[in-house]
Amino acid sequence: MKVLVTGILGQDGANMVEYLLANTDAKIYGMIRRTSNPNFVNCKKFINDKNFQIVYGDLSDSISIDTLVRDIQPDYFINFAAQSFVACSWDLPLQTFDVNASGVARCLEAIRRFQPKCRFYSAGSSEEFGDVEFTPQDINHPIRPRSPYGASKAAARHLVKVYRDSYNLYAVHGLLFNHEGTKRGEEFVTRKISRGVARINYSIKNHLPFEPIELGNLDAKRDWSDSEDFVDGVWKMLNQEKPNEYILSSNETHSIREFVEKAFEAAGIDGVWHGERTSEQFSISTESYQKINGHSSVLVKINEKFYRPAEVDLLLGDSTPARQELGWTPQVSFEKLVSKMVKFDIDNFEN
Ligand code: F7E
Repeated sequence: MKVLVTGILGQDGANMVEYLLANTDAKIYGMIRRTSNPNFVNCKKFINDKNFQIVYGDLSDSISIDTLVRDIQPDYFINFAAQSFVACSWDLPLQTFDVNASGVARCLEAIRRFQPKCRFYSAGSSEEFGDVEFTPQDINHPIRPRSPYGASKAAARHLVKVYRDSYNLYAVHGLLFNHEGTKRGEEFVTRKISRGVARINYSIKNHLPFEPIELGNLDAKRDWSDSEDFVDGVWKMLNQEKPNEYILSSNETHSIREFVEKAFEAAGIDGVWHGERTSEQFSISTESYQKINGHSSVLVKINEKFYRPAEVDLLLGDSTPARQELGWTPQVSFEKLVSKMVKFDIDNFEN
């Protein structure tokens, strides 16, 4: 069995490769783009595995995708490559669309022409629901994106359906709500917070002054899970009799504010909120502040530059069908996820 996985330098691609090497005998081809300084930090566990091989390709270059599918003849093609940072999609709308939407068309075309038996996974997103009409969101929720990113993923979803219906391909666009972990990029809010907590924790322990974490909208609510749970759900979606599409989510929603509180709590730092709107701050509670007297006690403050031109205010998924029909059982709760990320960043903090 041969599996082509894209996006392996990122969180989901790397977790998918680890999962497949641990649970199958498949030969894994991990696609990376040519860059002068690729970062393999997420690939440490498998880079030298005998069943793993790096291949070069780029979703914006159809020749490279055609060649990989024609030469490898994969049984599965799992596409986790993307311009995945929503905030940046307003700055790079065309690149976001080219990679996230046209890129999926290039994958589907390559499969149709060179290996139509190949099963294809396209990484869908709760950002497609955007300005939500009802809660919890299920697979029938209307598509109402609020960002170029959300629109690009919605376009990919339509393309996958069109190719599935037109050419009878096994192609699924599974809808993933937010998913995090220790391989998460530092620009996403959860990792930004967990790394910030580790930095501040180090300063407090060493009686040093520290700068607060600067965040944008604290009131947005997200349905967060562990990416390692999701790759299992993705593999299950690819191994059904028919290519049904599912939502993967925790079925819980929490605000950014709650994530901040839980993250500092996981490090044993007590904080309190005070102030309003853009002046709101999270500071060390008086009792513990006395221990670091003399330094600023502000842990989190608002920086308006992190607000987005349009926000997705509330995401809460309903993944009951995936749990019942695929037998998917996520293992990591919200609390466990936050403490796992904070602990990892504290253990790996280098001043
Ligand atoms: O933002 C708010 C921000 O960038 C989450 C991607 O994996 O999940 C992810 O998209 C929330 C937003 O993720 C900061 O306004 C506040 O409401 O961590 P994020 P995202 O945009 O939800 C979906 C499912 C995907 O498909 C995407 O690829 O947090 N927020 N302050 C902030 N966000 C960031 N990044 N930085 C802040 O300082």
